Amino acid sequence: MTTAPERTADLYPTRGTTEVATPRMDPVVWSDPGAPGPISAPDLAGYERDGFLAIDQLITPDEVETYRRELERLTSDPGIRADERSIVEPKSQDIRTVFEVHKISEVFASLVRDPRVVGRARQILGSDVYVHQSRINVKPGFGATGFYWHSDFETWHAEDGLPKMRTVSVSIALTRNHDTNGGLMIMPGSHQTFLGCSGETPKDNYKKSLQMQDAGTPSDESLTKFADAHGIRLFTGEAGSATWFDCNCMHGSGDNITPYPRSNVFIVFNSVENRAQEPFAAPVRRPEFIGARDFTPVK
Ligand SMILES: O=C(O)CCC(=O)C(=O)O
Ligand SMILES: [Fe+2]
Repeated sequence: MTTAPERTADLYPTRGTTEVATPRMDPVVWSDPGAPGPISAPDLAGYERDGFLAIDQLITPDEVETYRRELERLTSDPGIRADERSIVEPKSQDIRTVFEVHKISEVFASLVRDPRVVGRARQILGSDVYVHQSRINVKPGFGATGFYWHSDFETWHAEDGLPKMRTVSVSIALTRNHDTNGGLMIMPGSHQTFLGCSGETPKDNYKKSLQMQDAGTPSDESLTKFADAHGIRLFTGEAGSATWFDCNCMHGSGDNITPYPRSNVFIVFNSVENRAQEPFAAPVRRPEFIGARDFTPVK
């Protein structure tokens, strides 16, 4: 009898003694050319080239209202605030992130199942998909902190054991994303290079990294090279707009010192053919609410 390997070959080394750049070894779009789906061929080609796809209106203003009310309900519920799935701002102690919102809330669960959402994920990944992670990121005004530059895949590979780059995120705006209130920035084309970061992963790294990124942080030299080569694009848009982006995009966002909150819901879809294995570069798995091991496809 043979048993499944705990881990396949490590295509993307990271968290060693030095930073190493590895060319991407996986497709960006996994479906067959011309396969049916909600994304047009030119948009899909743009996604493949840049690593992202911006959509002006993924959900209607009425739907935005529903989701925003739900976000307010969740973030003002003391039970949710006390839950380990909620992360608070280090200074103000305001809620910054609530994980696993599709399990906590039926309203957000229905968003995950929405064909406009899951249909695009299936088309990009060329298979059935499950939710690796979901969260709302609340960036209230007057000083909420940003997310330093990173590739999500670097973390998901090192700490959650995702073997291949077959994962896509969607960030749906629930408030207007101005050019001033801490919107998402991506370096277009950066998804073609994997930047393995230097430094070992401490045990329980996730607790610290959710408030402030440390292990898995690129050096200033590499970020300068990446930015010089690719430029930086800032995503703005009305509530209801969305950005789809590949798991290996170099991205981040600034603080929000404006009075205008910037809140988004994030859903991370992984291919059912790319299930999480043992972590590639961390002593322990992260908890289920951050890196799922329930591989049930979204139907
Ligand atoms: O503020 C943002 O949109 C970036 C968030 C992000 O990169 C993350 O949650 O992994
Ligand atoms: Fe990220």
